[in-house]
Order: sequence, then structure tokens, then C-alpha cells
Amino acid sequence: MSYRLSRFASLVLGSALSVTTLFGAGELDKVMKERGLTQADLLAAAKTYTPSGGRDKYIVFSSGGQSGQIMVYGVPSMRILKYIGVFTPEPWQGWGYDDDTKKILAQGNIRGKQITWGDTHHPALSETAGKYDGKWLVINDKANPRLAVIDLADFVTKQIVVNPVFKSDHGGAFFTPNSEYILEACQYAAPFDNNYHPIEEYKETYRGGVTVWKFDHEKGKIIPEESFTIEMPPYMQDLSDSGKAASNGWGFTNSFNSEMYTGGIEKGLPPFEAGMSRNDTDFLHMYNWKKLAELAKDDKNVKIINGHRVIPMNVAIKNDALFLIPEPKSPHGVDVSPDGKSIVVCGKLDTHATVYDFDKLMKAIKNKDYVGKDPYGIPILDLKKTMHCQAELGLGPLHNQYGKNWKDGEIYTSLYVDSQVVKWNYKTCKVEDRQNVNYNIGHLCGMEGKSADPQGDYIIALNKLAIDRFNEIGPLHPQNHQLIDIRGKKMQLLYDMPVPLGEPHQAVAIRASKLHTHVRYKMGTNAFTGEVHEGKTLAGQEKIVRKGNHVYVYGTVVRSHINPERVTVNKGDIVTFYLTNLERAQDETHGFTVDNYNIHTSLEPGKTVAATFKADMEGVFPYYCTEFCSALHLEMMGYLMVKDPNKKYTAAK
Ligand code: K7E
Ligand code: RUQ
Ligand code: CUA
Repeated sequence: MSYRLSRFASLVLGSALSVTTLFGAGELDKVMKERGLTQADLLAAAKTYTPSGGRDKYIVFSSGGQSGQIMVYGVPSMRILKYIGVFTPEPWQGWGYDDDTKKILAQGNIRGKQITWGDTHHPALSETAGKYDGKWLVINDKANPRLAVIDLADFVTKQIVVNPVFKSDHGGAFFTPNSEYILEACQYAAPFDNNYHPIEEYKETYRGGVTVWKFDHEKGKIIPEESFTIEMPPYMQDLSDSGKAASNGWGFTNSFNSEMYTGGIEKGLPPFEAGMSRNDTDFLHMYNWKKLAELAKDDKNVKIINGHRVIPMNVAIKNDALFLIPEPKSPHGVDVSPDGKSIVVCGKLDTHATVYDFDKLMKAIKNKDYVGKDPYGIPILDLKKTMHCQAELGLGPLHNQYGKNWKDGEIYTSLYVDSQVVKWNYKTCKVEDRQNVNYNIGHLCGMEGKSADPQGDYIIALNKLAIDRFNEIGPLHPQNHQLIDIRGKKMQLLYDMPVPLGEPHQAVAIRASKLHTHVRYKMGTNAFTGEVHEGKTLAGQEKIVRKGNHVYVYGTVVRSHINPERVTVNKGDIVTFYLTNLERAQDETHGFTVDNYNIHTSLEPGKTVAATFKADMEGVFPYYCTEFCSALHLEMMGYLMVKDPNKKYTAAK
């Protein structure tokens, strides 16, 4: 490895001798000429190329956008490692095609309705003292306001919760510094109850807010009964962040539509985007979730809506737990610095990023230094008195990530309209460098760049448009993740990765060394509960049990057979296949399907699964292992025979 790299390095520095020794005379020159590569390209290749068997320093969890899934890849290689089924079926993992995964997906049903897609935006890693601990990952679904918890021991979704009062969400998920809570902010204001309310009652009955979900950090479970929502005005709440260190206990949420405009283009009224852009400023919401969590425990401080505890605005105001601060128009990202002392806000319609000073915010609160109140009586703090500085960055600033030298002010911001990443200093508000990206960047992902412990090294630009960057594959283009080296004074673009899954709004990166995953499950485990599966079956225990019209198959899989190999049932019977993978070897996964019955499972070593279906079609249905697991993989099969009990069958002579 070091031999290779040093050769590459000396090559880039222009030593002809090393080229000759390594590649034979002119070999590399020839390749460079043929492929039109520059020396800068070679350097970028050397920085990202990962030899066979090599590992990455960082693991990135990227939202899968409209796919409702999560994409996992390595940095700097940019090799995709996994798609995790979250809100939508994912056939490889059997996600949504066997009983246990269907149960998890059903947790995401809304008012009894099954939702088979999701719009994932913001993944968040669990934290201890503001630093990523590598245990849990949470992601939101904007369209169907839900959160999902993914276990980083096996990269599997273990829980989905539906927001009981919102009709959409966006500002989530964000962990508090010790993962006691997860913040999820509303987006489009709507009535909290499930009833119709005319739009004319917008100011009275439509609401925004932030749900503060209680999280059991040990078990990785959201506890809905101990969660509550802070009622907020019907401004459209947007991105959020939890305070940490100095600002631990507080949450910050952006919003747009301080106009409370309600649309009506079809009636000749100005369209939403015009009506929502009339005021000069919108509001940053600042709320003391720690204090409100205590208040929410007392029945007299909450109203119950849809069985869920909601703290009314007046209770939050009375307890000095909710404030507004003006911010430049149409804000988007709000990103708290690693020490919690600075809050950086970007406004899409303003060329500036605004840095708020937490100490000044607290001082203004303490002195009741308000410039007024909003129509709901929420005190408004003074923008000028609470900000530290504003930096002129360019057009369309969206999101921020901190660099390794964050103590000296190192920060990176995405510019959507200008298609740039800007490196600047949030202490001096001076711009230091710009890197063009291709094209129209949304979020950017630093290495642990929003934790209390940013690692620097790289920034990934999550670009909305690819346009001409890849081979043509029709009008729908992939998105383009671009890896940027930020170790030098100047940023260097290293790599383009097409993302063919959906629009990954946000991604989070963690040091690979912080992840500790299972190689196999304890024999007979239900991977979704972590407990012993009711269908656990060991070698020699295989059996078929009939209870009324329900046939239970207790089976095992191991190279290279499925036991049992013949199962005969009556048409109309309910059939449950319990299967345990008896393998102990790493990566010896088997799959299982019954042809034509829309059943699929993934059986990693030690795992037990259940797949239930109604045998409503008569006939002979092969079942087989769907992973090429051994030289006798094709022989790893069996037959489900479905007889009509009312028919007489005679054997052919
Ligand atoms: Cu900027 Cu949903 Cu985070 Cu998209 S959001 S970019
Ligand atoms: S079988 S290796 Cu179609 Cu060859 Cu899969
Ligand atoms: Cu098991 Cu193929």
C-alpha cells in the first residue's frame, strides 16, 4: 500500500524513473494520453482509489430521498455498500416480503392506511456528549411524517413511529447531545387534529411545531408515550438543530412564511412563493426543550390531541421557553457549532449567512430585551443585538458543516444558486475559498461535520442536478455526490458519484472505526426484536404442524438444502414458513422464496424468519434459495404442493 502510494506520489511530482520501474516504459503516459488524464486527475485517483480488499476511513449514511430508503457508502472510495430498507419495501433484504419486516413497515401505517413510499430527508446519528457513538441512526419521512430507527449493529430498521399531530415534517431528525430526545419539526402547517378546518381559519386552527421524541438510548427505541409536541405558529417550520455543550437544552428551528400566506393561485391570488416572500425576515425559533420536557409531564400543562401531549404556545411563553429571532428571508439550514456557542443560519433569498451568538441570545432573554411580540404573543429578540456577524457568501446559501479547525472558525456552506461550496470563517465572517460543484448543491456532508468533534478531511457536495456529468440514461438523471478534499488550503474536487436512488437531501458521515457490527446472529434470533424467534428450529427439529387450516413449517437452511423439501397443503390453507439459517460462516446468507406467492426473505447466518401467506392458488410451486451460496445452490430447493380438497386426483399410469 505505502509502496504503491509513494510511487503514485513521486509520479505526480514528475519522477520519470519511478514510472519506468513500476509500469514499464511509457505505460502510464500511454494511459494518461488515451484517457485524457491530467496530473491533477492522477492525484485525485490516488487519493480515492482503494485497492481490492481495502477499507474506507469513513462510512456515509445518505438519505435515499423518494426511495424511502438509506444508502450507505464509503469515503474516500465512494463505493456503495448497502441500501437499507426503511419506509419502503426492499426485496434483497426481504424488507416487506416476510412477516417480521411487514410488522415493522406496518408501524408506519397512517390512520390505518398502508404507506408504501417515503421522502427521506435527514439522517441523524446518535450522540454521546455531542459526539457520534455509532449505535443508532434515525431518519425522517417528510411526506408522511414519520421517523425510523436503524440499528447500527446490523444496519436494519427496527422501529417506525408516526407523528400523531403533524401532516408533514422536515426539521428532523436531530438528536439532543446525549440522545435523550430526537427533535422533529413540522413543515407545512395544518390542523393538529384530523378534522377539516377551512383555510380561512388558518391563523386560528392551523399549527406548526416541534415534536420532542423521547429516546431510549440503551435499547434504541423511541417511546411515544413519553414524547410531546411544542405547539408553534403556522409559520412553516424547517430545518432544526439541537444545541449542545454551551447551548445544551435548547433547540433551534428555522421557518418561512412569517406572512402566514395561504395561497390561491387558482382564484387569481398571488401564488404561494410570492405571498410567502413579502416580509423582509422570517423567524428562527428558539425553545428550551429541557424545561418543556419537565413541564410536559404535568397534565395541567398539556392538551391531549390524538392521544398525544401538546404543550400550548402560551404555556411555553409563560415559562420563558419559546422565543423568535428575525432571520434573513426564506432561511433553510441552521447549524450549531461544535461548542454550541454559535448558531449559523443561511437564508436562500439572502446572500448572507448569519452567525448568532448564544451568549447574546441568553443575555437578551435574561434582560427581556424584546423588539416586540408576534401575533401569538411570542417574544421577538433583536437580530442586531444577538448576532455575531454576517458573511456575504453568494447566491442561495443552504447548509453548513464544520471543519477540523472549527475552533478557529473553519466552516463550509453550500450555495445552491451559485453551485459552489464556500469555505469561510464563522468567527470573522471572511470568505477563504470557493469550489465549483456540478450542479446546484443542496446539503453538504462533512466528516462528523456537525458533531462536537468534526474530523475535517473531506466534504461531500450533494448536488441536485448532474446535467452533463454522466453518460446519458434518459431524461431522469441520477444525482451527483462530489467528494472534495479539504485537507489543503485550497479545496480539491476528487470524485463524482452518481446516486441512482432518489434525492438524498442530507448525508451523515462517521469514522468507520466507531461502528461495531455483528458478523452473525445468535442462532434463532428474530433480527427485528433481538429476541429468540418463535420459529427457531435447529437441525433435527424440522417439522410440519397443522393447526386447523394453518400449516406451520419449522424448517432450516444450510448449504445446500432446505429442510423440509416437500410441503403439501390444501388450497385455502394459511402457510407459515419458519426458517432458521444454521450457518455460522461469515457471509453465508441464504434467501428464500415460494414461486408466485410474492414471498422473499433474507437469511443471514443465525437468523430465523417467518413468511406467511394464503395458499390460494392450486398447483405445484417450487421454493428455492435465492442466494448463490454453494456449488449446489441450484439444488437448494423444494416443492409446495397445493391441492384442492374438493377435487379427486388420480395418479397417471
Ligand atoms: Cu436542504 Cu430537506 Cu435538508 Cu433538501 S433539505 S437540500
Ligand atoms: S445462476 S451464478 Cu443464473 Cu449462474 Cu446465478
Ligand atoms: Cu442457499 Cu443458495
